Amino acid sequence: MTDTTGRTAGEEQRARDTAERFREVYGAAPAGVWAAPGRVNLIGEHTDYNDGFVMPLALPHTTLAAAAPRTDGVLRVHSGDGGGSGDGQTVELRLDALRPAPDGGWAAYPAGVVWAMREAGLPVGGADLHYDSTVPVGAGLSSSAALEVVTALALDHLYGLGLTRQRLAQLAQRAENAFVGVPCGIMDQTAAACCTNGHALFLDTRDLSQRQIPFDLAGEGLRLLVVDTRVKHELGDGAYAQRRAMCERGARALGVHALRDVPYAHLPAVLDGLPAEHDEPGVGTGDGPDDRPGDGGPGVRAVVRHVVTENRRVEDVIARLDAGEPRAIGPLLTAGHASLRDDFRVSCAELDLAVDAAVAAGALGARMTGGGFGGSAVVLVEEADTDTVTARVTEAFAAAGHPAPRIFLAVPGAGARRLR
Ligand code: GAF
Repeated sequence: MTDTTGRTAGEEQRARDTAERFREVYGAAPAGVWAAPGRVNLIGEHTDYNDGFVMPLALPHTTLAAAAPRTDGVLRVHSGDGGGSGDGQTVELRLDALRPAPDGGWAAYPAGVVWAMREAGLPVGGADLHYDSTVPVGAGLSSSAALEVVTALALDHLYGLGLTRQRLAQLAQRAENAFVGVPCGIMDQTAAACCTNGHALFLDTRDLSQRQIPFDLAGEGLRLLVVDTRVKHELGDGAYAQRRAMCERGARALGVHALRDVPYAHLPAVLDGLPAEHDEPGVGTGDGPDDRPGDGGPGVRAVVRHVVTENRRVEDVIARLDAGEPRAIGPLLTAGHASLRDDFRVSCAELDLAVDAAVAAGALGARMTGGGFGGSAVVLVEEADTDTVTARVTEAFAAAGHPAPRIFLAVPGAGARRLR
């Protein structure tokens, strides 16, 4: 349940509890409590590092940060165990000793945000931070971006920076790219920072222009389900970087700045014109276990086809929503899944099963969401079919011997905000 500000039921209490826990950990009251949400992406996958289009919406699941400034150049971070990213330990770091730290654990995310702000010349000093999160970790629902963005917003307020939401998202992305070492695009951080209640967010990742698209499924008798397969997904394992490297190679081969620049209408001719060597499984960046030559990753032709058709699907989804035909987006979602499975090769058996079982049970459409290799799927269903589809997907997982998926409703929530 959300009220008109996007505040979820129980959030007041969580904010009070988080402030109280801060006091227990640090011995003084926080200056405030902030929240940032997880997200699902409705359509537009692996397009954000190709200057393309994305369309995420915020989940009601949030990461809360209680925070207070410090004057001694020290950053302390602590996380509860409320489904969060920490382990109950307080991590203490000196700001002047912050260095990019792959494998720096969960504390690298907030530390990276402080580092990115200082790198940008912003007057950010020390802070004490305590986190509590309900965003599932490793489920492809952007728990990392929620952690980064809530940190950025808290610091923005603590130090009176007055940054825009998009700037906060960019600093959070910079932290993840350069400090944590994950080459993600800008979608997840922008979703956490900029989504609004009752809307999906259309983002053009080239010029960062945005449009809030009304997405009132309940009013239309529809539901969007999230199926968390419980297959842990990691972006930093090389396969994501390999896909990104193949896209960049495709852009170079085609002489364009980014795959966004390949017009959909020219796609058949563009694909025909690529030499056969571009069907070869991808050679990656060489720094991950999954990106060796011949590892079965997609070739250039396949990644080009995915990115160009996926951008088109985003435009088609918007056109159908604008036309008041939300049911008509279902087949576009399912087509997007096929493209991610067959061309981009970022799905897995459990995601495919979730999508196939949902569609076979009468869902209007379904697709994996987020980076892939595990994580979650989204399923568009008629309200009346929600229980049947949920049961069929659960049964299909049991029959295949997979652990039971976690299935819940995605109600478009608000982006990052101050709670107290
Ligand atoms: C992950 C990344 F963090 C995003 O930037 C995006 O590339 C997504 O995978 C795939 O669309 O969530």
